[in-house]
This record gives sequence, C-alpha cells and structure tokens, in this order.
Amino acid sequence: MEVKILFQSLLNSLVTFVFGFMSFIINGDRPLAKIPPVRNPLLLESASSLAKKIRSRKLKSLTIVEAYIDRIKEVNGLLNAMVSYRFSEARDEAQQIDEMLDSGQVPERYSEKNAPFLGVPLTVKEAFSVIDQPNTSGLINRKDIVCDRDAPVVDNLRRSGCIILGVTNVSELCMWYESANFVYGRSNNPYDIRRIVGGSSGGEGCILGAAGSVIGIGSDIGGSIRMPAFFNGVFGHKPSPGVVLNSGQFPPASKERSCMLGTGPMCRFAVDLDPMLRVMAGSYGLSKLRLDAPVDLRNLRFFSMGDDVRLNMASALDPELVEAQAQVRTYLQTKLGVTVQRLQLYRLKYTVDMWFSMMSTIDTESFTHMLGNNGPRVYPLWELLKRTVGLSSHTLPAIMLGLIEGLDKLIPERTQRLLAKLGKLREELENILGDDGVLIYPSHPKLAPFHNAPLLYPCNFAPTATFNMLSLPATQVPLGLSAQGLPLGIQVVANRYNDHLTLAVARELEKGFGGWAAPIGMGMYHEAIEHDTT
Ligand SMILES: *[C@@H]1O[C@H](CO)[C@@H](O)[C@H](O)[C@H]1NC(C)=O
Ligand SMILES: CC(=O)N[C@H]1CO[C@H](CO)[C@@H](O)[C@@H]1O
Repeated sequence: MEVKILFQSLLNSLVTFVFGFMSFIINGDRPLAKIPPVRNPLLLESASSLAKKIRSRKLKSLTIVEAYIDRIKEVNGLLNAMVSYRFSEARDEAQQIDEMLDSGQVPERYSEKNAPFLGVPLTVKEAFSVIDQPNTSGLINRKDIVCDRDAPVVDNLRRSGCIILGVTNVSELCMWYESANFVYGRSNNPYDIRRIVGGSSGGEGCILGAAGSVIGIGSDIGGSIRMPAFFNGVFGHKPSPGVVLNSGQFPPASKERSCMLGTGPMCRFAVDLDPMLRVMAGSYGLSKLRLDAPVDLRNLRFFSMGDDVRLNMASALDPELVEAQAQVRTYLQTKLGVTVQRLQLYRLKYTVDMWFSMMSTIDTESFTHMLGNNGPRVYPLWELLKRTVGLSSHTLPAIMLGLIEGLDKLIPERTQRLLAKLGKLREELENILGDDGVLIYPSHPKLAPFHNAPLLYPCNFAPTATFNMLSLPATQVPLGLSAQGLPLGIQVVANRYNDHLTLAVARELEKGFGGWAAPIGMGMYHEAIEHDTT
C-alpha cells in the first residue's frame, strides 16, 4: 500500500514536471501572457445587484453590456472562451430596456417579479440552443448548423430580462473535461493560460473566472458544471434531477439521462445562484424545491468526506485541497458552532465503475453514432490511426471514449453488481443526510492541470460524477487561490430537492473565504507581475 502511494506521488511529480517542461519549450522563457486586471468596478458586482440598479435607473443596461463587451474583447484573444458573439443585438436589446425603463411604462411581464434580471448580460454554453447561434457541440460535421430557436432554459432566462452576449466553448460532444475541439480550438485558464479550463462547460467557467461574464448556463452529467467552476474559481450548481428542463441541448437529453444530467447556473457571486435557479426551473420544476424555506445553518448537521477516501482510478487529493477542506471544517465549527462529522462510505471507492455502469444502462444512442452526427457511424480505431497523423477531425478523448464504449455491456453481471452497490450507497447516504444534512466533499483531486494532462488522469471526474449517479444536488464553491495562484474549491451536497441548503452554505462560505478571486495571472511568473506593476 505504502509503495503504491509513493509510486503514485512520484508519477504525479513526474507528470507535472514533463507537462511544465513541455509548456516551457513551447512558451520559451518569455513571461507568460496574462490577462489584464479588472479595472471597471461594474464587473465586480453581482447580477442581482446590477439588476436592482438598472431597475432603479442608477445604472443603464447599455453601460453594463458595454463594460462586459469591452472585457470580453480584452481577454478572449488569450482565453478563447467565447466562440460566437451577438454584441450588436445585445446593445440593441439593452437600449430598448433602458428606453422602456426611462419611459416609466413597464408592462407586467417586465415587472421585478417576472423579470428579475432585466438588462443583465448572460453567456451560454454552446451546447444549448440559442437563436442564430451555432449548434455544434464541437463536432466538425456540425459546424454550419445554426439554431432556429432557444432551448427552454435559455428562453426562461431571456424572459427574465437577460441579454445574451454569446456562446462559450465546450469539449467534443461535451464528454471530456478539457474544452478543446476542431471547430473552436482550445480554451485557456484565466489564472494560468498553460492550464485547462475544464469541461464540458469549460468556456463558460473560463469567461466567468476572467470577469468577462457575471452569470451563465451550464450542464453536468459527470461534473461538467462543477469541474470548470472549480478550475476557474467560480460557483456552479448541479440541481436535483427533474428541476431544470434539460431539453434543447446537443447531445440531446433523453428521458433516461435526465436522472444524471443537470442543467444549472454558473456564476461569480453566490447571491445569484438562488434567483438564477428559480428562473431556470420556472414552472417546470421550481415547485419541487423549497427555496423559500428559511435556513438556519446552526441547525444543520454537517458531514465531511473525501480527503481520507481514495477513489479507484482517480488521483490522490492535492495537499492544498486537503488543507482547504480542513479550513472549511474549522470555519463551520467556529463560526456556526456546529460539529462537522467525518464520514466514511467505502462503496464510494467504486465511483468510476458505478458511474460508467449507470451510463451504459441509460444511454439510448451510441457515442460513435453521435460522433458521426447520426450519419455514418464513426470507427474509433480508424480515427485513432488518422489522429496519429493529424487527419482525424475528432479529439483524442472522444476517440478513446468511442473505443471503450460498450465495454460495460460485455460483462452484464458486473454492471448489475455495480448497480446494486450503487443502490445501497444511495440509500445509505440519503438516510444519513435526511432533510437537514449537508456534506462537504472535494470538487476535484487536483488544481487546474496543464493542457492535455487530463489524458493521464481520465478518471479524475470521479468526485463530481459521484453526485450525478446519486442524483443529489451539489454546489461547487470557490475558496480563494492556492500558493501558485490557482483556484481552490469544495463541493457542498445535500439530499434530493434540498438545493436550498447547499446554496445557503455556499453563501456562508463565500463570506468566510472570499468566493471568486480576480485572476491576477500569478503562477510561475509571480515576480514578473510584481515587477510589472511597480
Ligand atoms: C440542434 O441540433 C440538434 C441535433 O441535430 C437538433 O435536434 C436541434 O433541433 C437543433 N437545435 C436547434 C434549435 O436548431
Ligand atoms: C483559437 C481558435 O481556434 N479560435 C477560434 C474560436 O472560434 C472562432 C469562431 O469559430 C474562430 O474564429 C477562432 O479562430
């Protein structure tokens, strides 16, 4: 056992060294390009606060829209987070809202209750349908497809008054945790551009982290909201299943997938999570939640798990994340006077196996079929050969997924065994959490890795995938920056339909740990920055 741990930590150091070295070769010894600091204070306000000021005419919607457009133009060249813009339409919409509010003639559908985000800019993950925006999910053979209508969740946010600035990058078919594809290229982390933004809602996490957006839409079947939220230091919430309608995204959300797939808010300020979730859920699923129930954090039961459970096939937890989780425990205990109980659920060890088993039972359409855009099937082995000589239009992770697809179906007894294990685990955790339990759990084993490094850690989505297969709501909460200037974070989990608990804890932890921290491009080139600014 000891030898295994030693070997793994040696391997980790080696990988970090090799990828750091590769980046050094590519970037030379030039100081790493950094995004400019945030200068406009409007970019530091929550969507809720902006909405209030727009309504009371302290601020014009157009001023805010222009501020975000300027910021996007300033950072996107370096980050490649947004892949399609609708700036002139956004300006027109902002102007119309300003004129309407100035006139004092505000129809009922734009009242504060019906349009809580009137005049506030929004960005959307490309996989969601937005009128006149591309509908590719990073597949080359879909690059010319344009949407002729909005996804229901996009429509809900538009009706709430949001102004869409554009759509953001994803991984190919939204099935990998690095956002790169042959339609849009690769997105870079705003805290260190040599690193990944995560996926599949990676462009969304990235543009939020860079202060180029304040609220956004993501979707999550194994961590696609929470991983990018973690790597880019923002909030991301995967709601309880059946609360936000998943339709209108590609790959399509079948009924069977809906227990695992969650569409939810991503944002920079904890206060925006609740109002966004209300709007996104709308008449479809809001009544399942109890967002109006008062929450007294001191009456909740807290549990902590993760730094002592080693998940099969996933990396060990980074020491800085172990420390961050310990600080969260201490904060909750001292600030709220609660006790945080350590939990050990040994079945969690098999998260990756259980998640794949569950996916294999619910997936109606084959991945290779979808890669071929439902035309001729794609042959992953052939694509792998083409990839080695740079001729495939598919990314390596997508090809690998195609290769392993269906492996689970080969051993049906194993799948059944794992699903039985999962059922027991779900029951066990649901009983522990009840209606007043909150679990804190790592968001990811590692801080944002270097580009391509996820290929070596393909199963590190395990800590987020846990709560898709368990159908529980989970919020990723940023916890400030590591010694190297990379975002830290933690997941907050509650029982099904208790989303109001995780959101309340997220707001509390933001108070204690500062929430989103503007990237100042530290990383290895810390000195260079200090020099720059003096
Ligand atoms: C996006 O593409 C999918 C799959 O081809 C299709 O079903 C869907 O209708 C498209 N969305 C829009 C809004 O055009
Ligand atoms: C780096 C990169 O490939 N960026 C591309 C992102 O997508 C837009 C829209 O298709 C392209 O214009 C960029 O070149």
